[in-house]
Amino acid sequence: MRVTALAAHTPEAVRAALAARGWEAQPAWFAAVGIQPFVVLIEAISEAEREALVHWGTKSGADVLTGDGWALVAGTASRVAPLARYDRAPAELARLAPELGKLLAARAEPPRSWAIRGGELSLEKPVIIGIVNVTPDSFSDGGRLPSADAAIEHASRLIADGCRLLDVGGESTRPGATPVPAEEEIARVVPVISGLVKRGFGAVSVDTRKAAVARAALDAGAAIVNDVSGLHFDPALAAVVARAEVGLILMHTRGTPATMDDLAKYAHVAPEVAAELATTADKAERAGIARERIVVDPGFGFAKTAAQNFRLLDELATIVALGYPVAVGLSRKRFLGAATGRPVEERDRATAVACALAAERGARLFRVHDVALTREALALAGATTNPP
Ligand code: PMM
Repeated sequence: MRVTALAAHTPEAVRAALAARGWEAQPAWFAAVGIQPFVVLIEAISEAEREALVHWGTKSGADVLTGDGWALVAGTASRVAPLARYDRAPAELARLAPELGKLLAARAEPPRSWAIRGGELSLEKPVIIGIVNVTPDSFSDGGRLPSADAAIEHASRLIADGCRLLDVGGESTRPGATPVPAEEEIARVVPVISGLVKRGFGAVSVDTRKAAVARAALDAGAAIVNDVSGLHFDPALAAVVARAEVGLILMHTRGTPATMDDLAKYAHVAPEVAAELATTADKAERAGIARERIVVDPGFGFAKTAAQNFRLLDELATIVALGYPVAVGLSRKRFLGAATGRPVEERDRATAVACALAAERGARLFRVHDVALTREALALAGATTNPP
């Protein structure tokens, strides 16, 4: 007899074991996916629901850990899946079926494209978003691009390095940054966006929290709005995005750049960020923004301590499980310095590594300053599952 413990963090090892023993490709893949571990945390449940879950767990062989008003159900995806079916789940658990069904569907069919203005951006390969900050005081690169021409020149290098999207921002969002009036922000970003669009540099997004700035940027040809406030700052922004039928990045934060550091209080960061993002995405959809136009971003460095940022990076799959494409903004962030001891201008290598870790956990879009380095790291991370 020979016994081998297989790698289990992706279905690949199981699929390969079955394929090596003569299984056809498709059944081997489905079987491998079916026995992937699946753990769900179910909160705000009644005592009757909790008892029904414990009883179901004993019968079905899934692990159920419970406490007051919550349960954690763990098993393989195929063992837990019947709970998402009205005809198979106990009657007391009917409320659970649609929620669980959504999670299982998102897992089986992750989004393959993102609807932006006038078309789609494929997510089959990672999308690198190049940062073009036209701010005198941005967190890591403030004041480097003093004119629209310098910004356009910089963007052309980012495109040559392999980014598929350019994110133009005119207001710094670092902790304690001075707010910029809308007219000033428009004067900074619009000439750059029009210049980029005129040169045919591909899709451009505007990094803004303000409806007036978004409107001006969209008029200048931007295809996406990247809102670091997650629709919390300007109540008029959602309608602007809905009407223009463009893409939207909803980032998680709490409060404003002035107050966010004091709001970094979580009992368990990833599920709380996921729940807050889900509420924000619902709000966007209710405002008329189509689901396929929405990308979510956990907001690294926004209302999170260094330890919370690392936890969130490790548990990024909890955000991916919401079913929206996930963007990450890790570039040169302070928490990377906490691990490496590097100052902000020497954090591009750490950024590239962090992006590779995020890619492995399911992120599809990567907002960075150093496109070339990140592209290399992502190529390597991708080759692990899809060898060239
Ligand atoms: N971070 C910054 C600005 N905009 N947008 C998204 N979607 N995600 C981020 O993490 C994010 C962002 C702050 O970083 P910078 O000052 O280096 O641009």
